[in-house]
Amino acid sequence: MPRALITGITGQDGLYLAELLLDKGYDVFGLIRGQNNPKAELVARTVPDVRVLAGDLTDLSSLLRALNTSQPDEVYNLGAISFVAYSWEQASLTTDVTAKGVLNILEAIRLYAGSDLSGVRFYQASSSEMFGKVQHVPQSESTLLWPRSPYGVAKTFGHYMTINYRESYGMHASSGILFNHESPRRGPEFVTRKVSLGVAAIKLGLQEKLVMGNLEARRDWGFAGDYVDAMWRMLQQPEGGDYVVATGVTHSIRDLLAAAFSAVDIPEWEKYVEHDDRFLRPAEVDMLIGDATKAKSTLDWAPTVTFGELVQMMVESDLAALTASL
Ligand code: NDP
Ligand code: GDR
Repeated sequence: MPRALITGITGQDGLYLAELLLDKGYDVFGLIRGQNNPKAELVARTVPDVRVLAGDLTDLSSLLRALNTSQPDEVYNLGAISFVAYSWEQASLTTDVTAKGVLNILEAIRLYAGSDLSGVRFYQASSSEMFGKVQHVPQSESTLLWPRSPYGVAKTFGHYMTINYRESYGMHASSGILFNHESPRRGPEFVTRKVSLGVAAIKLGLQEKLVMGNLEARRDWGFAGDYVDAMWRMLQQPEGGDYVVATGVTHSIRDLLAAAFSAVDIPEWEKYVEHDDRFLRPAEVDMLIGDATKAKSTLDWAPTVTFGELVQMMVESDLAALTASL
């Protein structure tokens, strides 16, 4: 039975990836931080077969302990401070976790594996946010990185450190440059979930307005369930590598609002949306659209959920949950 260790098990992707690996017959371990993490219960309920280990990406010895206990064939580093807007508020902490945390886990694997580094395959959760002020359209593995947020800079460090461990030590280390991916499990601070929750609440008469930031930004949005499958496929390749994972279709926040309101039969969405500068960022990533040709040809990977289906899925899920709670 193959064994996997996932950091970020309490997050959106951690839960989907754990489900996928359990289905494939893996023994799955998840790293969880804090002495009384409020999301531990969610993990126990959603993926009860995952064995939870205490640890933090900023604490190297806790990572070594987790590796010694789990003895993994594959390590998926999904843990991060992942909210871009928040990364300006706590840039130093974001750097400690999202950047230096990658070095910590790579180094912990090197110390743990000793001379047999080939026995542990590593996945790093890199991000389209690294493209920032985009230098080419669409963005591929060879597009110059130009990060525009402390989060983007931190992810860029982790991306190059992963490549560096591959090149320096021959580690089977892969960097998945994933574009935005969403689901009913998405945190409510991110724009898709904020909109799906808000639209469901407006439809039920529980909320009057949605207060938003920049409606012109464009993102390449896919479904998280599809994207964790790409992570797994990367670690099944004979060599580590870098892969863009994206749908190749871009939409604005305006399109997102129109689709979400139309999913509950409210065509005139502008009436319900207000602007607040508080949701603007010091520097914006205006437009992302990915070229996943390499993932398609090498990993035989393709997205299965369209933007319209994704928005519908999220709005319906929030509508059902809110209705049940009334
Ligand atoms: P989430 O924000 O949902 O999850 C982040 C996870 O990181 C949580 O489990 C969180 O734990 C954990 N974490 C935070 N701080 C630490 C720490 N100090 N030590 C260990 N773990 C920590 O993110 P997603 O699931 O959406 O994303 C997974 C990864 O993929 C992240 O690295 C993200 O940056 C990256 N990514 C995501 C994309 C997306 O569109 N979703 C696109 C590209 C990259 P806790 O619950 O305790 O806070
Ligand atoms: P992003 O996702 O920054 O792309 O990072 P987010 O959903 O937060 O923002 C997307 C775009 O929407 C605009 N926006 C708003 N965003 C939020 N959160 N709230 C608002 O009210 C709002 N109004 C407009 C933003 O300005 C932005 O342009 C996500 C995270 O999952 C990262 O961890 C990941 O690496 C990248 O996707 C790829």
